[in-house]
Amino acid sequence: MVPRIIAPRSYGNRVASFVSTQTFQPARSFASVVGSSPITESGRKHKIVVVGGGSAGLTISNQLLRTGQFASEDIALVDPAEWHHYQPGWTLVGGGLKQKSDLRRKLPEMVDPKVRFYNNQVQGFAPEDNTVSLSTGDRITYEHLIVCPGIKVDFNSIKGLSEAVSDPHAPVSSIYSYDTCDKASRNIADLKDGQALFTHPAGPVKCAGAPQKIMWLALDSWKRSGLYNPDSRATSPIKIDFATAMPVMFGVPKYSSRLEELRVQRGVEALFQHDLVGIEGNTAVLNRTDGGGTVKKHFDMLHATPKMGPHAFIKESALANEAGFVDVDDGTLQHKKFSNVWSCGDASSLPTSKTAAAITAQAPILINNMLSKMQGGALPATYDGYTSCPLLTEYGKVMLAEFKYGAQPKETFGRFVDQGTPSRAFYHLKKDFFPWVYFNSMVKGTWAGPKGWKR
Ligand code: UQ1
Repeated sequence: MVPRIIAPRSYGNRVASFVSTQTFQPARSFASVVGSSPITESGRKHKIVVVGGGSAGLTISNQLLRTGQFASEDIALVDPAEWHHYQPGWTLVGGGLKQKSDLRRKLPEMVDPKVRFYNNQVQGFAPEDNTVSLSTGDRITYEHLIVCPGIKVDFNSIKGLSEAVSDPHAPVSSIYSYDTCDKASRNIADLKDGQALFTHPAGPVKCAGAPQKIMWLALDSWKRSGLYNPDSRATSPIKIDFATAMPVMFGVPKYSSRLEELRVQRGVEALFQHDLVGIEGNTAVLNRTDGGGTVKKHFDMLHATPKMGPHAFIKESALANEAGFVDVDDGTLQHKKFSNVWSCGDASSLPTSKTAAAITAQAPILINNMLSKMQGGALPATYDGYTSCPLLTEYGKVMLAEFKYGAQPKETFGRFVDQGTPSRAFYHLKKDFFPWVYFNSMVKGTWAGPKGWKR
């Protein structure tokens, strides 16, 4: 199957929007499926409108329903996607450990029937009028708005990337889209010798560990088949380089130093502060982020991580900060200008690593504060920045990085084990337990991450 880059079909934080072109496609309206009552001139009214049916949008709408405080159609959810993807699983697909089709569900089937689902795209926000307009021309109004449409993964951000990942003969892939994640596993299996290059771009990315997780899995599989010798770069049939725009392996010093040790032990060459900006045949064009100009590097296999950024309809709205993300308070998740607007997840300005694990902590905080505000109260809950990155370091081992604001570790199992040491137990959490609990519990509103199940 030829991985084909298509225009985004969704903007949920489940990266369906991953395979991204610059603009959204005109909305496909499934309006007839979502209800029969006509939208009036003044628009349909809801108590709460949630924009985005990804991890955050589904988790939040279902946690809200479970409070018992909302009647049918009090809550609305807007998302044009046909599919909801379990994106954290795409690294496992790239590593040949999962089938990508097992990691997605039809989005309309995941939305609770009591939630009014608009399977449409947002055209714009008018926060002064408490209104969201849809691409169908319809307008819906709200008492409170929750904005969590995720981040755009932009395959056009690196010259030549879209074409290369779409070309079945080009040894270029990315685990950052449904269409291309399985090509990564084929490219890894096909490489018998030469230069493998893995990249991590400048700017925000979701799951900041994924660009190297796929490298560690590839390294392990080449080592097992005798194609990679970690002790002798000169004689190893395959050579591995990691080109990252960052000056270090990871943003949290505790885990970064452990990953740096692994990198050195395993003979991986680092090109720190190198940002992939173009692909010309088998040559990668890298910009030195330290001002050192442009570097060209030959590769026989490339795993690329596209640059990412806010969706245009967020960036161009009154809700955005200068960087284009929804401008909320780091602790309360309330919008800095519009007190009935809230945000979390990848689309938000929250200065933490963008992961599904972060949603387990953000969702209850947002809900707690919003419900209190609805009753005229203060904002009781404060988010500490919790997020997590289960870092695959080889087949059978994961380093469970968990941290909060200030790049400070906040480890669930830290009392029992050193989470900086990769372990088999964490591998099974990542590979088997998290996908299971995600679909069976988290998106249904009954999972609180490190705090376990919710009532
Ligand atoms: C988690 O709850 C979760 O969601 C199901 C993940 O998958 C996306 C995670 O990666 C992590 C780390 C959590 C947090 C839960 C525990 C038990 C550490």
